[in-house]
Amino acid sequence: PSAIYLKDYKVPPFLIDKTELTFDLDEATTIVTSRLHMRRNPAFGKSTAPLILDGGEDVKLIGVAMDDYALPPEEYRISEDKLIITATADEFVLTCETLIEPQNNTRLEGLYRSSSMFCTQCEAEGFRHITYYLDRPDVMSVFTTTIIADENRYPVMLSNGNEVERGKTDEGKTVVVWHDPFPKPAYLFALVAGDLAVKNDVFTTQSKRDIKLQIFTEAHNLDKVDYAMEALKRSMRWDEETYGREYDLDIFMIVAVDDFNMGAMENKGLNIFNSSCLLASPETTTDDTYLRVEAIVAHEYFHNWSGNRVTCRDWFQLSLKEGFTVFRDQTFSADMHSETVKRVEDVSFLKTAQFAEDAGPMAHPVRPASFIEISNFYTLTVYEKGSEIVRMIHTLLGAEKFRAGSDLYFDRHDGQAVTCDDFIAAMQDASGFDLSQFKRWYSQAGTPIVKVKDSFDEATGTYRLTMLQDTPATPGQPTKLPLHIPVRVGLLDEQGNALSAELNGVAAKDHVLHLQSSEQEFEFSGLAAKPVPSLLRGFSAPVKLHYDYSSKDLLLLLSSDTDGFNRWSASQQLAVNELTTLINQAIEGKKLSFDSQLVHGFKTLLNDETLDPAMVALILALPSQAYLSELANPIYPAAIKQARQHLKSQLAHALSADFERVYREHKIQGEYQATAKDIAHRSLKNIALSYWVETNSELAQQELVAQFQTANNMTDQFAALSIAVNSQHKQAAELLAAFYEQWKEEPLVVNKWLMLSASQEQERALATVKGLMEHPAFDLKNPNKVRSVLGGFGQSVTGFHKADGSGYHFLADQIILLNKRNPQIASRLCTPLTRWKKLQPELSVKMKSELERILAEDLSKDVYEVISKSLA
Ligand code: BAL
Ligand code: ZN
Repeated sequence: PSAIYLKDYKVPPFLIDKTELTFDLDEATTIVTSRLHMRRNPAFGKSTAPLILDGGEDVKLIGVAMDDYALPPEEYRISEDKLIITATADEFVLTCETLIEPQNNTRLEGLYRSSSMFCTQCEAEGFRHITYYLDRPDVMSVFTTTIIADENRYPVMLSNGNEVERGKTDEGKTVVVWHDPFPKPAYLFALVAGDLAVKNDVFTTQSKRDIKLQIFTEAHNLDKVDYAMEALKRSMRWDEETYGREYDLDIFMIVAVDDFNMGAMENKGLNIFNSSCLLASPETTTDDTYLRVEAIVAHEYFHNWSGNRVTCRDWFQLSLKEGFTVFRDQTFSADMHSETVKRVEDVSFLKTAQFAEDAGPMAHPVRPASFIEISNFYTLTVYEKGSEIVRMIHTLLGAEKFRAGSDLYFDRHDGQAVTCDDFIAAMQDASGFDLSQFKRWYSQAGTPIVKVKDSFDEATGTYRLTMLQDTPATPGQPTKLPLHIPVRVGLLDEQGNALSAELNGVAAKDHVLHLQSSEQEFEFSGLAAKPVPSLLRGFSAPVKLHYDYSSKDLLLLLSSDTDGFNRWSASQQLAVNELTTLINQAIEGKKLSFDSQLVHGFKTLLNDETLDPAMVALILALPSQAYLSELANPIYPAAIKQARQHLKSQLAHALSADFERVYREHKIQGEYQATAKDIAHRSLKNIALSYWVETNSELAQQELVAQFQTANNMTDQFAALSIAVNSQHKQAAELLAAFYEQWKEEPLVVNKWLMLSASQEQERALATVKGLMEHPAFDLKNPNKVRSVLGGFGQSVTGFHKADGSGYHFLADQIILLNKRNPQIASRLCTPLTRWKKLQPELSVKMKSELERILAEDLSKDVYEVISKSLA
């Protein structure tokens, strides 16, 4: 397979003004007839270029006609999945009849079956698995879709836009016609047919239009859509208030499906969701999932403007819609709950997973310069780092000018397919702020490292910060240029009071420094003594910042910084410092011993009733195995696990009484509510329980079992179960079995059980995971189940990183198995194997040999790209 390059972009030679599709739906063979109203694109220039339409190996051409003249075989050919028609007029109607087999579609791209329904997934290049088309986002067309099906089996038949006609065929089948007046690329096309139940609601827009809202699910899940419906209405209101964006069609539909490669999809007027990202009920859904449902409902809704009304010119610009929309959903969630808690969660995820991607073989710029398979670029870099870029623009411009920039962007480009440069240009034009250097964030891969040194001149009361920036080399980018990095800074005195200091003639307690050179100095005046700097407040840029903080400084920041994010950040740094010592002891085979300074800091937190319990819970959560692995080079997985365990145990024993008290104090009486307040209490209570149980107190063990048995919500029940499993509680196996028995009829709960079961730290972890894949609850066709079992297994240090390499071998086998069946999922499963270069030498060679074994197979483009780049 070969790569395609951004630099080779050309406008399409043809346009499709109107697309008329007819689906004669049948599980085994569906006939798709398309009538494409096409013309040569004037922007392409005068040309006699042939018409080349994209297709897939799973699309069988029955016939093709131009202006109703059936083309004889010599006038067209099919080559490498493309339909090539040599002679065309300047304007014509192309009719194509194709046959597809939805029930044999295991890749879950195009039209496929999920349980008893038909559904589609067309982003990025799924539409070509339905029919021949110009399957690229800069070809925008007005779609009319006719669905023909047996109404007894498929009473609900949906597509984009508005239902405009309904009737019967001579054979008694039902015909429904949908028309979407907004031109869109094929990736936003959707079709659903099934026996579905619906929840109806109405939203009145700011201009007083009533929008019909509908959420469709299989009947037994209809009781789990209320939360998503409320989240949708909150999103619609928020987008009006925050961005001035009103919904455009008269109807907005969401459908939940069980088999879905992604989380959800923003098809125009007809969002399709992985049921795991939509359904919620107190008994079956944890707090985390409630928040995820709200965020994803919002994300997909926000795409209606940032993605659908204004879309991407080409797939290299994916972050144009995804980075911006993630930023929008992150700020929405922050507004609905707690800004600091949300920021900590997002940054923690970014620093763990996106930083790892940026340091690995698949590192790529937020706007990649090339790809082999676009599905591989729905990455944390494009999404999360892309969002950080938009957030930095917000920081640099300020809220008001940022809003002016977004207004200009939407006004200027409504109905167009544009680029990241167009987004930046709108922001720049509306604000007058020069973003020319800033734009490098889109084209440079890798996580910048910012080193900070300081000095204080007592005679003049001047405090000087010297900052050096450097971005490490990444594949294909050996050298980097300096970036424009906003560094938000505050200063504290030694009692922890916020200091006002003058920078460039402006006195303030909080400054945004513009770091633009490789080395730069910033001078603060008006200070009586050397302050403690609070650097990179709110994580104002996605960089690794190094400053030589003493433990005393970090404890001061933890207890006193006015920036809540940096209080958390200080606690993480303290824990990382201590864990690093312990990890090194473990690597050297020494007995672990360390007097943790965190004991004092944690004690203060556990006794400060003024603090947000959610923040206390986040601070108490030690840096994860994955985050410590990201920081390490080489990675010794077992040593990291041992060090974390040791520190947790030490803290648990030292603060046992505090954990027990906090556990009891934060129990909530009464009905479950997914409010920020209740979620905060549950999170603190459950993390306190996890520490308390570490002490092996009999009472704690009993409390844990009692919580498991009597909880009135999944958050508490699953927390108890996870703690039992992770602490290797003597009843862990019994509780796991009881949990399955209780929930075996609820697939989404069973998926949680599969993941927890697969992640167990135990000598026979591999046998367990093999057993799970044979379990009646497992289904290789269902991406959620595959992710649960194999994703869970990846977290088991003893299982996945077993010294004989059997864990890697097993994962490689599954990748090979899924490679052809579902290339997107197979490719995602490769991620843990891409880290082989950073692993301790004995494990690294074993992992590498599994990559080589995979590469020797006949691979899909998806898997080939990841594996070959990992070995390069
Ligand atoms: N566009 C793919 C799913 C999402 O990011 O919303
Ligand atoms: Zn998105």
